[in-house]
Amino acid sequence: SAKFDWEDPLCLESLLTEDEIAIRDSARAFCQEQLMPRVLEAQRTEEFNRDLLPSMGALGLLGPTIEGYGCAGVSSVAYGLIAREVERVDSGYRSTFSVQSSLVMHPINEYGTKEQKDKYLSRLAKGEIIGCFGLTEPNHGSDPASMETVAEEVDGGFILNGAKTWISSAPVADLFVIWAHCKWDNKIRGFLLEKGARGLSTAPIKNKLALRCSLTGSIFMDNVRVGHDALLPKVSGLKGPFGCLNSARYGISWGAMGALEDCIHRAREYALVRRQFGRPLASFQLVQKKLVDAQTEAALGLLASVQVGRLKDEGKLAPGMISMVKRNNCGKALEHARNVLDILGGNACSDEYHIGRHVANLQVVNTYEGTHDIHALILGKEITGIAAFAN
Ligand code: TGC
Ligand code: FAD
Repeated sequence: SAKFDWEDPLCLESLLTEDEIAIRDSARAFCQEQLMPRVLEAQRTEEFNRDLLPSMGALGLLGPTIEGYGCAGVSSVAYGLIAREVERVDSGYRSTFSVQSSLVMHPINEYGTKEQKDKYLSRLAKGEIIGCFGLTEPNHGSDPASMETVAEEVDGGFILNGAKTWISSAPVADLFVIWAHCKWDNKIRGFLLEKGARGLSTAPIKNKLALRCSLTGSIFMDNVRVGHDALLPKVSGLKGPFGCLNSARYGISWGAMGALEDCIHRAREYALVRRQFGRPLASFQLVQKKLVDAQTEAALGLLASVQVGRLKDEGKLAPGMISMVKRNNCGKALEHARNVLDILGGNACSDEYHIGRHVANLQVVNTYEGTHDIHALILGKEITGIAAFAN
């Protein structure tokens, strides 16, 4: 009979191709060798690591599912495996990766013109330029349909007015994917704004309690004038931003499991070494149960994400599937990371033990890209046919 491998209890490995295993291994080596050694400093100082995206780009990790433009053209499962390795180090690094890949490169690739793709995609893939995605506004988060940002058509292009907030990478972004209500037909469309445009400004949101390794900021648009070539022409309506979120939310379902796995590994090591009452903590039943509950959820969550990834590549994906894995994996990661944090006792309070940082991050991961409860309502609508959030 087969041996039980506690680190891969349900043999996820058997569901991966050789290429996916190779991508996972090179992403893991990069993350552990280059990101892990600097994570504490980044956490303490909130300093953004400017070579993060170029170094990911050099390895082919950015926009990895896109064909052409120097992108790797790999499977959605490979994309998920990368997100898991990055978030094993820190959710903020994974955020930077997700935004660039799913929220900036994806809409340009799916909704953009050939000229827009030629202009931006290979530079984004190399990490030469940084993108951000502005959907959330000060007055509208869970309900983006009510957004106040507007675009008006004028001679030679458009004028945009409005504000976005809690936008990952905004303070350092060269390229802004901005979603706005178009005055001429009241439909939501995406626009590509470049740093330096007159009337476009950002402000960093400092002193965050979590996601300190990624930058977050507000965006202000005061009569920003752009040409017709700034419009993403191939989509209108909320399905534009939601199409990007499908891809990013799917990646987060893998990433959250990576963060939880890191917590489990660290708590297990600690429990094996730390002794109380003359025995290792790992010998106590209550401690074992915490590790077992957490590892069970990580193993189940990863299998669900592989399945959703395969269906995505086969064109058999329904967005409700993504809500299910995003919601479940983020919720379980937060709950069980918090539970295994107890194993550290007083050392839980020290950032050098890392689990507390993951717990704080996972609160945000459980919130952005649709909160845990909003995904419950999306699934509630799928199950009952009734939209609980509709007016
Ligand atoms: P609703 O009426 O349900 O739908 C409006 C239109 O959108 C279509 N649609 C989708 N299309 C593709 N994929 C999906 N997942 C879709 N969901 C909806 C839908 O078919 C419809 O199309 P049409 O053609 O009929 O117009 O919209 P609603 O306004 O009632 O939506 C409610 C709700 C709750 C589902 C939605 O607003 C929601 O998901 N809210 C959460 C907001 C959110 O996720 N924000 C994320 C901001 S970005 C972010 O957090 C990035 S963090 C990144 C990082 O740092 O990692
Ligand atoms: P609200 O919508 O005000 O919700 C507050 C609470 O009310 C939540 O618990 C919610 O579940 C609940 N609630 C709301 N409506 C209902 C309802 N109908 N029924 C029951 N409960 C409800 N956004 C971007 O566009 N781009 C980004 O790059 C980005 N990055 C982010 C980075 C960070 C660090 C953070 C913290 C956020 C980021 N966001 C980004 C914003 C994020 O997507 C929103 O915070 C999130 O969608 C929730 O919106 P809100 O904060 O306005 O909360």
